[in-house]
Amino acid sequence: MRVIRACRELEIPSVAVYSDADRAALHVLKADEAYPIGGAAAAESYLNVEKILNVAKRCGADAIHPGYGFLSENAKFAQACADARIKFIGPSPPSMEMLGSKTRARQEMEKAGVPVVPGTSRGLESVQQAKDVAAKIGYPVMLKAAAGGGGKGMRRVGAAKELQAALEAAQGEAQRAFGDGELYLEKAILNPRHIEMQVLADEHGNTVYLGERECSIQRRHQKVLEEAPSPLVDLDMRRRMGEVAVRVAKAAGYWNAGTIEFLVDQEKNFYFLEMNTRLQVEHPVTELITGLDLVELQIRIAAGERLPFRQEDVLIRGHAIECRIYAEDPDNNYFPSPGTITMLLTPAGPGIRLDSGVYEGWTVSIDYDPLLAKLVGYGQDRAQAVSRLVRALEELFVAGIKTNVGLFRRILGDGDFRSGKIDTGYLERLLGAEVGCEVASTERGGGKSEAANVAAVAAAVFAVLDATSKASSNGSGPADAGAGAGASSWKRTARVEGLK
Ligand code: MV4
Repeated sequence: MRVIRACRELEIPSVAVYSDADRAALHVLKADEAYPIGGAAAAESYLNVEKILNVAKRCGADAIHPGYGFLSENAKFAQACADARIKFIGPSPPSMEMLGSKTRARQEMEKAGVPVVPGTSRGLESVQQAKDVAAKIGYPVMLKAAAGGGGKGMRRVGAAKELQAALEAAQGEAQRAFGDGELYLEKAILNPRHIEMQVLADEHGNTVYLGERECSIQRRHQKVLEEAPSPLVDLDMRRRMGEVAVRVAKAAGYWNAGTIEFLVDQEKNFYFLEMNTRLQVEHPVTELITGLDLVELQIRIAAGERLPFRQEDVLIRGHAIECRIYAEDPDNNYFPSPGTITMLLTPAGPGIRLDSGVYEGWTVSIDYDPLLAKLVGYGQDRAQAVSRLVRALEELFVAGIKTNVGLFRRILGDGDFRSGKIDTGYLERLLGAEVGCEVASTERGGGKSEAANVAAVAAAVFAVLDATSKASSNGSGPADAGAGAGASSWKRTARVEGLK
């Protein structure tokens, strides 16, 4: 939808592709043309390079915008587009490849004088080598997958005696997830902030930075709320981070839109973490504070145009905060909560932007990420952005499915949030030690114990069987009281199937 909107303004016809699950999706309804590309499973459709390129050839497309999921950071896809003489709206395949390997990116950035977290920039070769490095930089350390990113396959190691087991487990995990077991090691930054810098570069060597986004409010490596500018960053820090970000982009021979992720420690030192070679979900907050249309600029850059402004022309004005509205059940550990949206009332008014992918009557499926919409508040300062968002959240009404909107009311009303005291541990602290938090941390390699996982699985089995026995004994009346009450017999049956 975001790309279609930019195309409309540029008077460029848009062509959508869609899977079986997305026949009636909003982007299919709104694009000028739409073509089916296969089954609901992403591997059969949105990740199928051949099918997508066949559609592009058939409709005579000049360019492909890869969005921000699926193939958007896939260098092989970008190369396949080039081979088919179709412009990939993004950086070159060699840039994507360099930045896709986190060890290679670290090597290149060290060479370019970019501050990186102390650690190794080549794949670990033995347990002994890892122990030597870790002893030198000091525990705790992070083990990371070279082919990973976004926290996948990452592990924190507190002491030398844990290193061998963690290494073996992480390597197996990386091998299975990415087909590449290469690992590297970094000193663990305690209670870091995640702050990222937006850059834009044309294909003629001009690169600018567009300010930072504060993205520390995350859960299970999924961003929940982002804002720009960061309450932590002052003019001087912004300029220093921006100049480093431009250096990163230049060292990678980068063009089009990209984001440099930094970890920021408690002393406000910032370290290059990785570069995302795509437009990001949270780009609207940068658009609002700069007044720029990033997708329009991406398309213009891909068409060979020069950046229409210089660094000194980029002005940051006001404050923007984005809430990611997900179809999630807050009473079930924020697990995806698919279903049909039976009623939808959307907010509008001063300083409110709603980038939505849904409509009343749409059925949210379990096939993809359950992001429904991004509600963005803009104000002349942070306090006004917050007030407008609070007001807009009151206007928003979604029926038929569960959503996480209540969470934003909590965050926006929280004292620590209001005073800008946020780091990557903020959300878990706010939500408290709820049942299931342990499951999440073991799942991403926290290494606690299997017990929490086993307990969660047992609880899920119990809940479904309990609801089923009630359903078969007295039908599915609304008076059902046990776990799973209120679910239709179809849903219960599907859940039983799912557990088999
Ligand atoms: C780290 C770290 C601490 N020290 N690296 C997680 C996502 C991935 N992009 C990098 N991540 C981290 N890397 C070192 N050396 C802590 C995290 C981290 C984190 C980072 C950003 C946002 C949320 C996070 C939650 C947990 C851990």
